[in-house]
Amino acid sequence: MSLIASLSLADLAALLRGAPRRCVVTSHVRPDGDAIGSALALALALQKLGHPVVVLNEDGLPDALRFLPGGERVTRPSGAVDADIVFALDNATQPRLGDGVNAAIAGVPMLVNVDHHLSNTRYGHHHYIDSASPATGQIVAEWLEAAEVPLDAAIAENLYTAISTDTGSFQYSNTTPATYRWAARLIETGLDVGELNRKIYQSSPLRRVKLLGELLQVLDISADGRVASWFLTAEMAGRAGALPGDSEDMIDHIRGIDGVVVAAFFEELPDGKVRLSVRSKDARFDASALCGRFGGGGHRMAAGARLAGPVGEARQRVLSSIHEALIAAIPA
Ligand SMILES: [Mn+2]
Repeated sequence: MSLIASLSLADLAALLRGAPRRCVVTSHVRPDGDAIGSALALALALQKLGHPVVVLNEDGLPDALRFLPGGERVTRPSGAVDADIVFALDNATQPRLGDGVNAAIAGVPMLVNVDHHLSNTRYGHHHYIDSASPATGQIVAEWLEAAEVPLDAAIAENLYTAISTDTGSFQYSNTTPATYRWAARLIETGLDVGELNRKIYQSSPLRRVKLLGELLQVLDISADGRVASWFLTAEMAGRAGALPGDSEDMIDHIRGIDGVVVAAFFEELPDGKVRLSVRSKDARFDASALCGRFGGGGHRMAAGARLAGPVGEARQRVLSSIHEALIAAIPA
């Protein structure tokens, strides 16, 4: 393998085909379908090739992803892990792995960063970043192909979930012909695509719909209908009986409004900070750059940041910044 930090797909494949190594596979805090799906697919492949593997996530496996094959392998960090190599997937900055995970892997001699976030900081000893890829799951699919690891139904179900969720079910503009070709190859392993989509998209707990009711009460439309935002306080979450993670993807409801160009979601966190999510529907408005002003990042069309509270003040600061950037990027 080359000594340069930036790896090729062939370098990545060589890491899988080499002598057994004790591996850790990890991904970002508050994991989504791409974070968990790509981590489990890689873990299942590593195991097939004879590498002992541990899957770590700071926040563990979300309830909504319990159906994924191998999901029981996802563990929360508890103390240092003894391993030879860490694969960090779908994770733009090292702190976003979480404090527990970073403590657990601190003594591991090699960290390999594989991701598709535009804002990836190239942390780790080696990295492979493809910001044109719509999902880390698609990168893992290409990686396993390069390593000649045969796809099986368990790996395919994880990769399909990763790719489907990060492309908004093959809707977003990052979806390419290659994405559909991968979907076809994954389905060809015998996936029941109707059943799998039901598990991914039609298994929402009732409390999520109640949470939507709370959010609708505070829906705010500004900039002549081009900006939609709402916020969630701990009190509102309590009324809905919502659990951490239930707010995931709620922003899609306001992004979906006709005429809206930018959607923003502000969520009060237990530590008093505010989690900001931003979605853009026009590539001229760069959500990643906007969130970068507040110490965050992500993709051009989908990004996030963490701000100091309280929610009301964070909202004012961010919305005025969005209005300013929107007028500059897309004059009305
Ligand atoms: Mn992703």
